[in-house]
Amino acid sequence: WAQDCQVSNIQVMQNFDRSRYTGRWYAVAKKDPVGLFLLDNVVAQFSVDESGKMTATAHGRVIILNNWEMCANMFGTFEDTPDPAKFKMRYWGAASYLQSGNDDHWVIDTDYDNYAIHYSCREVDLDGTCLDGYSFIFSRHPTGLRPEDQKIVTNKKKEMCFLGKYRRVGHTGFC
Ligand code: ODT
Repeated sequence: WAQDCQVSNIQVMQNFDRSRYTGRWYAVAKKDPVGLFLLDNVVAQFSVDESGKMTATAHGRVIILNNWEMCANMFGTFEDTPDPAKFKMRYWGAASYLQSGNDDHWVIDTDYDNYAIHYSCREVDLDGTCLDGYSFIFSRHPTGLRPEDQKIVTNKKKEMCFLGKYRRVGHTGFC
């Protein structure tokens, strides 16, 4: 059931607490979507505004127009859904030539203090599995995940049917 790869069966974080989620998260691994955008040096910063709405900024190294390398500054607003761990993320860049869109944004699991697992399926196939999706593994620590969190993350990668599809996201100081 947990690994039948049906997008609608993927378990998300229970009782997600957006205020404990605020602050800085370093991407340590990423499963890319079709037409990947953020390459590495990806850092996200989540906030909750006065009205309780979640917002975020993110930066990361990107290559635009095939060979122009830059640090993209991105913004996102999150629309609530009936599930507290499932959001719709509207996002755009500081410059008009950066990517923009409206993606699902699910928090699969987090302990708030060390790791967080994000999932987004952009296109669900006719059989209910994900045809085009992406996922970030985040850490509070720029040095990566703690050994004790790695097993949890591996299990969740399986549940998302993304095991083996991640690449490491480096932090070289580019951004
Ligand atoms: O990099 C890709 O290939 C696709 C992802 C593009 C979305 C980037 C938009 C970031 C907007 C600011 C929000 C930050 C929150 C980040 C958390 C998870 C990843 C979207």
